[in-house]
Amino acid sequence: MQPSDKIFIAGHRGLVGSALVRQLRSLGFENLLLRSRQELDLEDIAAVRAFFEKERPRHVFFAAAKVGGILANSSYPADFIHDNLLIQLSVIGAAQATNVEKMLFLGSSCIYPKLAEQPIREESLLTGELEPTNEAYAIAKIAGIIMCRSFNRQYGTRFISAMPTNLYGEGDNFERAGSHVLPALMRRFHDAKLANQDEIVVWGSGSPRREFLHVDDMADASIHLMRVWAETADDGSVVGGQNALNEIVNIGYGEDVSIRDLAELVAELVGYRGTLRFDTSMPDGTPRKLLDSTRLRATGWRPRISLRDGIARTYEWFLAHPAVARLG
Ligand code: GFB
Repeated sequence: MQPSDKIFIAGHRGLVGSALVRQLRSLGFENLLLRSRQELDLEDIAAVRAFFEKERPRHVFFAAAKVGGILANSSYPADFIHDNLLIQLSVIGAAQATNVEKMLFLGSSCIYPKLAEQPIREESLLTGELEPTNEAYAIAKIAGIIMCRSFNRQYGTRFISAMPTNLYGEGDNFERAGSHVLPALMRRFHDAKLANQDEIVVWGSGSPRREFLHVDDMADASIHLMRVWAETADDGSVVGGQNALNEIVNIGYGEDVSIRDLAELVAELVGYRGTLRFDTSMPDGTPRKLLDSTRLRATGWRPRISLRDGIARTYEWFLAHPAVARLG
């Protein structure tokens, strides 16, 4: 990947896509191809094909997806499977048809079985039942992984799939209902602090454990993977001792926390001193989701942003962007 290469970042306004743009620009990549949803509907297979034929990107970071937290996933499963399958059909098909040199497809740790052995190794894919709250989203992402693998086998493309753990950071979705736990709690604690509320509700039992990676670390790992991969032989050879073209690569932080501990940390950093009440009528989801990132670590990559620093940075960003605090 050279600084002058034309690189398409699908989903550049999302959490991961915007971090990728920031980081690629800071590394001197100037030829970034970006399209808003209004300019290019990624669910429109013909429009996406025409765009790839005209622009001919050399590399693609595939960070576009319909995403959401546990409630959004369990309330709108049809949208999650439908929209993600369409986006994937469009982009993966067009990338193959126009000879994109390398593409990084981003999946999600929820592709692994609900009760996968912890920490979760890449080999756990398709070895057990999925977590019901996000089954539809997970099946769409699994289809994306298998599409990339199948295109590599049949057409000789070079599409690699990376599985990030739960991500957070600047540019996250802070909506009340549809968001992930970390931005949801940050917003709720912030509002409660301003309103002098003495009790705050946290969904579920507080006992599920999650691993959180700051999105700048995620962008760094994604660019690292594209580069490591670019340095390897044409047969797709070695990423962490595996054939990158037929395998997936976990991107994790390496430690997890309980939702209770996360809530206490967010409350401390936001400056909320009230009581936490756990609402067990809300779903817990998977009991634990800690990725084994040995494969990625073997390539020399390490995360740099601790959970405490990452939350503090995210809260600074939240305070500097008052519009996100008014979302529904
Ligand atoms: O972040 P979250 O929605 O993601 O929820 P998942 C994580 C845990 O936090 C669950 C609890 O046990 C929730 O019950 N939680 C506590 C809350 N309070 C809240 C809150 O106010 N909002 C939210 N959202 N959760 C999603 C998947 O699952 O993770 C997606 O549905 C995707 O498919 C994404 O994989 C990364 O880890 O449970």
